[in-house]
Amino acid sequence: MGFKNFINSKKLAALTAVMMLGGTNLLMAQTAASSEITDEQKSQALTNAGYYVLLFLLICLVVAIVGRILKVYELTNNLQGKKAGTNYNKVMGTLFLIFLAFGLVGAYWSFTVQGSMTLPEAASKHGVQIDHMFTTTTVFTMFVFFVTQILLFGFAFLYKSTAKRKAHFLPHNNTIEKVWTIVPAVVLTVLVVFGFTTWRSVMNSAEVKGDINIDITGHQFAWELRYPGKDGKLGTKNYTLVTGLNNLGIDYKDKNSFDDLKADTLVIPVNKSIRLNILAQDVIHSVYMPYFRVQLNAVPGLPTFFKFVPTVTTAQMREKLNDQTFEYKVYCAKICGGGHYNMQKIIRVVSDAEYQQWLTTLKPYLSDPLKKELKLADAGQQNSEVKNRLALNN
Ligand SMILES: [Cu+2]
Repeated sequence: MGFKNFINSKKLAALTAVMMLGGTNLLMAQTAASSEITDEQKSQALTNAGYYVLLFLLICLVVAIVGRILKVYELTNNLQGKKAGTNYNKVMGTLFLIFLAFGLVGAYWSFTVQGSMTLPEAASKHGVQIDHMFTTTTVFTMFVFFVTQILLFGFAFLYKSTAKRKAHFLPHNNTIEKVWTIVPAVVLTVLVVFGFTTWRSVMNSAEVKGDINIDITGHQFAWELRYPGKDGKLGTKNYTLVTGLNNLGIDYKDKNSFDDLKADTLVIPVNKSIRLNILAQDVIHSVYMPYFRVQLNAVPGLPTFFKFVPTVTTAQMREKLNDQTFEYKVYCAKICGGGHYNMQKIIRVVSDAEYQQWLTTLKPYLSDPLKKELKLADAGQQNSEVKNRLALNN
């Protein structure tokens, strides 16, 4: 056998495929078993891998035997001068039609069943824009999907090869080349520009006066909230100042820090611009507020922010959903560790008056034990040097 024939050999290709499949199975079995310790489990995993390799070989054998039987049947028919029994073009054409029908029913099922699992009604200003963009893109792409699938499978059935029909060889056609280049290019440009302008209007959000600044800090496994005090400003933070009591590492050399407030619930006034400063202390987390169409990673060492305007209060949404127990929530959308599922906090959207009232109930972040730790027990000592507690704790 020449080298070229050797490379092209179907048997060799089949053998390589089997070896690769077997190898992958073994590797997967070993990876899965690596966390297990006992030899019994390891041998069990190997037995499972061997079982799947054998099953694969068996299926290959059955397919090959069926193929041979059909071939023998055809040859016998030919020898007896009978016309070819099965018209495989007809079989394939019909299979294409069946596949199209199943595909369309499947697509319909997916729209009706999974469609009801999509995000709920947007409760923020920019959320409506994002939903609009999503709907437009879906309509465009679904139209193309249905038309192309029906044409592809329908044509394969309608124009299957027959004894009378001869295939037309079309080496080149400028008109159709132009159509299938220009039409998708124009449609995609419209979609991309639409997406780009929407994205810019959402993310082009410099800080302006009147924004309500709130810090949300993620750590394994909770969100910490910090509101500014009467001055409306949040004090600076420094990770080297993190201690058990000062778990956000707030820098009390900054006077803005003194009236900062601690909160357990993210209460926000309706129709006001909220600026969420997003931070992380250990691994990457992700602020996820589906009703407000907000999702942004919280990356250690890389403070980011997201601005949004809530438009539907919790009470209004309860009415809409006819569910008096409904609460908006902020989740973590990154699998950040074993307790990841714990990272949720209630968001309550209220009227401005209710918000102001709620602010008065908040306790300052600078608790009495923290004052003691920072040696700030006496109000007159506010300017005293704050030592690096982290260094002292080591
Ligand atoms: Cu997380």
